[in-house]
Parts: sequence; C-alpha cells; structure tokens
Amino acid sequence: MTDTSLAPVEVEPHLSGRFGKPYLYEPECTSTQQLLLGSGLPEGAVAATDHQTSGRGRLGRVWEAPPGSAVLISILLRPPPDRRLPELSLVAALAVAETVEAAVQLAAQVKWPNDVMLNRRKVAGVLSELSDGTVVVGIGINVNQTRDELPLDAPTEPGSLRTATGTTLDRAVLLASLLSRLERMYGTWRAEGLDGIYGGLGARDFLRGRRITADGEQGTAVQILRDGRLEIETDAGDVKALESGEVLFER
Ligand code: BT5
Repeated sequence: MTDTSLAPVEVEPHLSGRFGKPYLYEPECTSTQQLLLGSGLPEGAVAATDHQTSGRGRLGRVWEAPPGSAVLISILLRPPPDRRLPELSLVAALAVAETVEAAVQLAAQVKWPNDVMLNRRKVAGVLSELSDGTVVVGIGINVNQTRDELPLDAPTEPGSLRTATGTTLDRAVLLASLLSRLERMYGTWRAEGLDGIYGGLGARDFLRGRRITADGEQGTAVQILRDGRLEIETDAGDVKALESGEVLFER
C-alpha cells in the first residue's frame, strides 16, 4: 500500500465524526502537544505532524520517529471533572490497540499504564498532559519504520506495524480509523467510566500474570483494576494497587 503524509488533503476525506475538527497539520514541528496545549480550541481538535523534532514521552523522556514513518497526533479533550484522569490514557491505548488489530489482523494488547504492544513489542505510546481542565492526549504509533529505524535503547523493545507484518500501511487511513474509534470509546468512558470499556481492556491486559519489577520490587502483575490502577502481588506476598509508574516485565 502507498503511504503519503498526514496532510489534511489525505486525512480529512476519511473523517466521519467530531474528532479531527479542526484538524491542525504541520509537516514538521517540535511536538504536537505544543500545538494544542493552552490553545482554547474545542474538544476533539487534533494536531498532527509527519515529523517531530522534540517528541515527548512521559517523565521527560523523548519519543523518536524518522520523518514520514509514524502517526504522531495530539487530541484536545475536556473530560468531566469527576472522572479519574489516569483512566484516559488507558481509554486512548485501548482505542489504539483496537485500531491496530483492525488494520493488521493481529491481536494487540495494552501494557499498563500507556503502551500498546504487538508481538510483545511496543508499537505505540500515549502521553496525557493536563492544563486548565483541558487534557491533551498525545499518541505516537510506529507504523512504517523498519527495524533499524526504531530506537535501540528503549526499556521496552520497540516494534512497528511494518516489522510485525512486513507491509507498509497508509497512515492517513489508520489515523482516521483511530479518531473514530477513540471518539466512540471516549464517549462511553464519559458516560459510564472505565466499566464501560473494561471488557475490551481486561481482554487485552498485557501484564496480567507476568513477572514484573515495579518500584524496585519484584512480583507478578495480577490485573488492571476497574478503577484503572494495576494490581500486583510482590514476592514478599503483599498485594498492592499502583496508581502510575513504570513496570518492567520479564521476557
Ligand atoms: C510514551 O512515553 O510512550 C508516550 C509517547 C507519546 C508520543 C506522542 S507522539 C505525538 C505526541 N507528541 C509528543 O511530543 N508526544 C506524543 P514513555 O512511556 O515515557 O516512553 C518513552 C520511552 O520509549 C523513551 O524513553 C524511549 O526509550 C522509548 N521510545 C522512544 N521512541 C520510541 C518509539 N518510537 N517506539 C517505541 N519506544 C520509543
């Protein structure tokens, strides 16, 4: 399949819902998060680019992708004040996982709290940033990178849809499909909370039953709970629920 760019002329004909209106596009920018934070744009506004020069991960980390290889977007949301915000990264990750599954016909999983896994490799990451009651959710999906275009030093081994399938995908079509799924899933979460999407999330819980290290302690991941926290059982026999953080798993 041919892939062009995430320019409006490629993406907008495929958009069917409220998400992506307006659709801001820059061929290159520092970070798509920067285009939306503090912008005052309506809910559902999307910023997209074909290349970020300072792509951000969580906790000051970087997100890297060669020009024209990835889906790099941010979306502006105004969730109800009574919803727990960490759940929103799980909502977005689940929407990405389902979009990837529909595109490549392989099972994808959500690695708590913000990663999407395909064939045990990280193919996407989610970053949620809050300012003035507005959440900007950033999503990076590795689509057409070859193996040697992926970062070497990542704590979770990276992959792309191309390394998993051997074929290239049209990023504009993938992005439009993601926005329509995310709009639906976000609507369900707004109305019902994580319970509304827990079936899909629980079925794709990558860490469940795996040996892990979290907060310097070793143990086993039990499951993502219905409130979005991760339940773990340490080797010392303590059962804990993690609010956020980094979990390393044994391969
Ligand atoms: C994330 O952070 O996974 C969130 C990534 C969000 C990126 C999107 S792109 C559009 C929007 N605009 C932005 O500026 N950001 C968002 P974290 O869990 O902290 O993972 C970061 C770590 O993943 C880094 O320390 C690297 O080791 C590794 N990494 C960097 N680029 C990667 C890639 N393309 N694929 C897989 N791993 C990567």
